[in-house]
Amino acid sequence: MRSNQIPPCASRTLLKRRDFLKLAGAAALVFPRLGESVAPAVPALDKPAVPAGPARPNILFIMVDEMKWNVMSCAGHALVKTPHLDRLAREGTRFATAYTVAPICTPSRYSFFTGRYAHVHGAIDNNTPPREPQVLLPAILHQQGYQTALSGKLHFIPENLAYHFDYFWSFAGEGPHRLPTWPEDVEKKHGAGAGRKLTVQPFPADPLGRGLGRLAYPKEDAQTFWITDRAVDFLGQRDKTRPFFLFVSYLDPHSPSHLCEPYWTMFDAGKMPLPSSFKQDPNQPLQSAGTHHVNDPGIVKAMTAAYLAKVTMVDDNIGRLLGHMRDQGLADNTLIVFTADHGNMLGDLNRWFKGVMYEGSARIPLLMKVPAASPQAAQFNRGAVVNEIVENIDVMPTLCELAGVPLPKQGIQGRSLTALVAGQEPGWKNRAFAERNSRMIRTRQYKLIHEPRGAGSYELYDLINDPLEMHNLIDDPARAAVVKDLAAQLEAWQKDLPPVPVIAGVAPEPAPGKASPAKKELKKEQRAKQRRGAVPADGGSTAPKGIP
Ligand SMILES: [Ca+2]
Repeated sequence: MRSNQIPPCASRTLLKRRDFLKLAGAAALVFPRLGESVAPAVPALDKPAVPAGPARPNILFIMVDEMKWNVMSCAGHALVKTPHLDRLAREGTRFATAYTVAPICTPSRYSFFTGRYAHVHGAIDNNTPPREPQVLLPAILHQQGYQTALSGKLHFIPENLAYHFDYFWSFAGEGPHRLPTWPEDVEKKHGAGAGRKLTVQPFPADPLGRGLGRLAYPKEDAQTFWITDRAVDFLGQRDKTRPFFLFVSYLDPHSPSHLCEPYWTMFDAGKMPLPSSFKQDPNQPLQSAGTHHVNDPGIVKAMTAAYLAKVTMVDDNIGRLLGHMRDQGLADNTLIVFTADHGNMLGDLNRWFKGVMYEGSARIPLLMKVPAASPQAAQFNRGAVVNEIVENIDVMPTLCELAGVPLPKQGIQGRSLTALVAGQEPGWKNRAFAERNSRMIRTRQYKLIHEPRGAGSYELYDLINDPLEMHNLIDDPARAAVVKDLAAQLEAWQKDLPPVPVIAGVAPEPAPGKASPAKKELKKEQRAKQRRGAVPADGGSTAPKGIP
């Protein structure tokens, strides 16, 4: 019964009455405990509460993982070629100064889907669930009549719920496990452990370089191709009487930097330039002590070559997907978003990966195109570049507005981008906040970073005159007033804790407490996967240990 043609998840969702939770302020929609068998459904999740109106646009939301904001030719990158993303930018809008409010997987993804900051929804790290149930974008759209599908990575906690996706094709082991996963499919074809088995591994002794290598199987069996194929499967199987919300969520270009041919040899590591802010320290060992700092120019170059090839592979697959949609006549009546959950430092300031407040980590690519018949098409679909600062929490209210779905004023912290794109938002916030261990506020000119741990410290950068963040101005007396003002804004932002929005008919998703049976089940599940070497606790990236 495991084929890509089986009925969608929701129609097979069976729940026990005793497992139902009463959720205050919302319709009593409920969920089974993890690992329990389930009985006949009370609420049929695939039956929309509200019939779809003809005006609802299809939505294709493409997310990549760990993609630096400017690694696209349309953003001026000198080496990588991304013709399909460039076309989307040319036919839509590119937001050139977009930030994630939390530069790490789970917090960022909850912020994308709730329109709320990470300290507000509470999923502040990869293994931390929201502190209370949250209203999520797929649930809102589902209630409005959308058929919902996910191919790829979600990284919500707990990981084996459907989160109102009718179809859930998992890149690893997430989801309700009713459809095949990529590890199962690749192992069926190429044997146990094939997914990550390397034939070449240039830096096996370095914790950072260990994630670099060549895969043995054909590119068509690579995870990114598989995710695209399942998205195409959905488009072929969907209920054509309803609009769809299709979330295509690639792990690439996230680590590990494992590549099939022709991508493995696509970029010459020897010809990769080093970032201007990378300085090899002769007083430090060449080999990395961990995975977030890098001192070896050879590893930076080799990892950069692999990264650019991964971005190329993602672009190739976006081309496959959008080409299919054009063939099916869907390209012009679908709202398309492309973005990333966060960036990657790629050697800037001798750092790799994300989690920090610097540009490489916190700034993200963001492209958007609306259906040709949309009233907003004249503004969105003219190849404009929006330079005002926007945040990833703005995407959810934008999609809801474009889909004609009203949102309550209370609880949604993002703002719709439609008036900004139309040039009718003179009072636009034009600033971004972000947080993980440290916090930042980015304004048109400045970025203030606050590290609250230990004795506490601040950094200040002038991004107009120092876009590479190489000169910390925190001790400049001439900027004291700027620092005081930005620090006060950071503090006020942290204290603002609006409640979960209440939307009639939309149930917040469950969030198990630390000692709940669901949490215990989740931990058991993760330990079992780690023992098998299939999926690490970070949600299935198989990244080297220590990478968040
Ligand atoms: Ca991520």
